[in-house]
Amino acid sequence: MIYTVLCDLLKIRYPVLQGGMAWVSTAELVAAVSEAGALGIIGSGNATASWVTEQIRLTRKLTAKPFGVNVLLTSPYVDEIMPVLIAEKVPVVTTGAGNPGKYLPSLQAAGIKVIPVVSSVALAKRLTRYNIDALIAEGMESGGHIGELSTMVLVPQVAEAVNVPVIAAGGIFNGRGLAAALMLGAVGVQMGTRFMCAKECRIHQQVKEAIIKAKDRDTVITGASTGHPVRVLRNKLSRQFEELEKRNASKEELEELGLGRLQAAMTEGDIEYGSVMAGQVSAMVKEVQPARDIILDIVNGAAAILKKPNWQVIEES
Ligand code: TUI
Repeated sequence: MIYTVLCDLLKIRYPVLQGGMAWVSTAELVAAVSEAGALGIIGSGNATASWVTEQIRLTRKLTAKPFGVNVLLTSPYVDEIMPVLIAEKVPVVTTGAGNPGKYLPSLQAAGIKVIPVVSSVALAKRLTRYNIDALIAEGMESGGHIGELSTMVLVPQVAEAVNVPVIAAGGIFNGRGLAAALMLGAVGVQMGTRFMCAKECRIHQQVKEAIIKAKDRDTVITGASTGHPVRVLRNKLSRQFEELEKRNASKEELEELGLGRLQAAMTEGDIEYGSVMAGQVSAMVKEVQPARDIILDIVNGAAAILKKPNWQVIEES
């Protein structure tokens, strides 16, 4: 197995986080991941504070291990969700789609570890002004809302720019990905797409099947013209986006097309007109597996590679 400072920081056995995915990572998946020794993270997306409270309490019924909540800073409910996280003393909070600076003092005063997601070196540097516990550097191989840099170039730059532990995300699927992330300067990984195909993940079966079927070029980036690029599995909806973008449709028109489409995919299984947010590693997902098997595959796979490398170190005189 693989052990890093992230294990001590988050009180977890393995340096693996399950990305907090809106409409995807709910209590059962989160608890299964945490029970198996990684960190499960509830995806709060645009959900209400009462939904988040319910999910935290459900998770706690299923596991006594640490878990996290992801907060989308663009959610209309952020200011109601933060007090819930503090009252419930959630062990870990990850944030997406913004700068969490103003929420940090109150979260940390409650003993909560705060780990922002960044997709640029600039934001990573800006966040060094605050006393954050770690950073997740998310490359554009990821599903959903993404930045412009790939994991390969983002992670080493962030690792050199900050003096807190860095977690790599985007394009990580197995032990090779974890081992590579460690070489890039990260102390752990966050994975989303592979956990969508965990047995305990409650998304619609058709979405799991679509991910399993996907080949290497079956994800596309939509909405780049609005300044909010989103990676999804190619389908009828993504083609409608492409058409609109080709004729320079307005941001409003594009946003309207996307409304409610993530929920339609994940809960109703609308894989043609839904927004099937998933990363490039979709091509590597071959089966539905228990969360525990996924986690052991990653950490044991990385250990095997690092113990029996395909290189030699030769001293040069
Ligand atoms: O958040 C994500 N990915 C997501 S969220 C999501 S669900 C959703 N979709 C539509 C509407 C509402 C919810 C699907 N995928 N990733 C984390 C992430 N955060 N990636 C990039 C960033 C980011 C971007 C800009 C973080 C900070 C940031 O800061 C801007 C600034 O400079 O303040």
